[in-house]
Amino acid sequence: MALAGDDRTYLVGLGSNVRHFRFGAPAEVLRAAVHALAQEPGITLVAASPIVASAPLGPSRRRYANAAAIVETALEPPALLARLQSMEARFGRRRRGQRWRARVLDLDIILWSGGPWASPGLVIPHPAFRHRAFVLAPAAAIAPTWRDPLSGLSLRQLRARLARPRPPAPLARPSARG
Ligand code: A4P
Ligand code: MG
Repeated sequence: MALAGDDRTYLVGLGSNVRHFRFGAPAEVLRAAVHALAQEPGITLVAASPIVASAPLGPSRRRYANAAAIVETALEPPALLARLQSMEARFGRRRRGQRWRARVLDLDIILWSGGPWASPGLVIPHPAFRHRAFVLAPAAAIAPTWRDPLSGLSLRQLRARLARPRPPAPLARPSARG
């Protein structure tokens, strides 16, 4: 695909754990959201991952559907975040202060082609993504070699690191007996 010189590539994380009155179950909400992303003016959808089901992290008890998408756009990170938040609102998400509450649609910027970014209300890479299988599994399915600019590890490596069981804790004291 031919790209304009000022295009940026973004990895977007998608999550839902509430039914939508029209689209239905969370997985259907994400399918509709990927479709809507592809229709957004000035945004090109490059890839969309399979949708995974995941147990909730945090206070909400409802199970999530999660996915990842790669998009190209000339938008700077704050402008893309504003567009993603207006999409969330169009899908019926209401922000009532409480963090991590159940939501129809959550769109996070996980990585972008410009390396680390920090501005008021926006940090890239997303600060928690390295510890979340529900982000890394779909992301590694579409961008296995994309490297986290902070750790230097690829999404495939980050995902494998998460899946690997932890080594047993060392013994507190070596045995006195031979
Ligand atoms: N913000 C800062 N950096 C970013 C970024 N890279 N991308 C700010 C998106 N937003 C970013 O987010 C709160 C504020 O974070 C935004 O106003 C933005 O300025 P929010 O979407 O309004 O609220 P939130 O999603 O409740 O908070 P947060 O901290 O983004 O939570 P997460 O990390 O999105 O986690 N369990 C499962 N299984 N699957 C999930 O998808 N998601 C969450 C929410 C909890 N548990 C989950 C899942
Ligand atoms: Mg969020």
